[in-house]
This record gives sequence, C-alpha cells and structure tokens, in this order.
Amino acid sequence: MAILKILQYPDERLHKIARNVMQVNEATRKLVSDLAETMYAAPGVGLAATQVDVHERIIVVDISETHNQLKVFINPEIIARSGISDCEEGCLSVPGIYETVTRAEKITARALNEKGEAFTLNAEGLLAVCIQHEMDHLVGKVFVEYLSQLKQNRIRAKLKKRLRETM
Ligand code: GNR
Ligand code: NI
Repeated sequence: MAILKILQYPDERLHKIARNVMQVNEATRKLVSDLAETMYAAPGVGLAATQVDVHERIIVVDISETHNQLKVFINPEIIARSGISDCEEGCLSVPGIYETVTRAEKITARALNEKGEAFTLNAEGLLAVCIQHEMDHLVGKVFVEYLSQLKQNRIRAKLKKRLRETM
C-alpha cells in the first residue's frame, strides 16, 4: 500500500479525461488499495484516480466515520437521477475551499467492483453527492467549475499564492 500525491488545483492534469478500465486485474486492485489508503490518510470521503494523476475510470468512496464502508466503482455510470439538492462541497485537490453545489438528490449508479463484478447502487444524501463529485473528476471537472467565473478566478489566485508560499 502507498499514499499517493494528490494533484492540487489549478493543475491541468485535473482536466484530463479518464479512460475505461479494460480488465480488472491485480494492478487495478493495487491502485484501488492505494486510492483508499490515500483517501483515508487525507482524510477525505472520496477520491478519484484522476486526482493522483492516473487517468482511468476508478473512484473510491467511504462516507463512514469508522472508515470501514469502502465502496469501489470501476467504470461507473449514473443510470438514473432524481430531485435536486444543494450541498456544501470541498475537494482534496482544492484545499480549504468550501462552496455550495447543486446536484441530483438521488442517483442510481452502475459500476464494476474490485473483483470485476457489475453492481448497481441507489444513493442519496452525502453518498450521492460524493459519487457525483468523484465522477466529475473522471471527466476532468473540478467542483469549482460550477461556480461563477469571478469565484473561480479568486480561488485560483488564492491557491496559486498559497502554492508559491509553501515552495
Ligand atoms: O473529502 C471530501 N469531502 C466532500 C465533501 C462534500 C462533497 C464532496 C466531497 S469529496 C471530498 C474528497 C474529494 O476531493 N474527492 O474528490
Ligand atoms: Ni474532489
């Protein structure tokens, strides 16, 4: 297991589009376990492979406080969505920034697990928010892109300044 480096916004690599996993194998499972370890160490409730500069459609989510409800989604799709809900979101790639984003309230996701088996999951609340947030990462979208251009510019300037100060 290894803790991987999380890309920090604004890094262009966060905007790459991930490709599908063709075969779920040992290398996939190693990456999943590293993603989980990196998410728990951060700590965060989700992590997408994109955030560690691996551009494959893999996300991990665990919204439990006890860190024992890991959910792995390989090649995830949202096959149904309903309702709308506002949630204050944060992102491990955009540290210290919390903003409200509007998303579907309930979703049905379909994906493969770490054994390569297909499953579907109904989610609502934080779990639904988190799955949508992570799936956005796989298509190169960071949550701040839902905000006004003015807010995005401010966030970018703030994080660039912070990066300079810590180098
Ligand atoms: O740790 C995280 N918390 C969070 C809170 C509200 C909405 C979404 C998230 S996901 C985030 C981890 C992360 O950046 N995943 O990509
Ligand atoms: Ni994120």
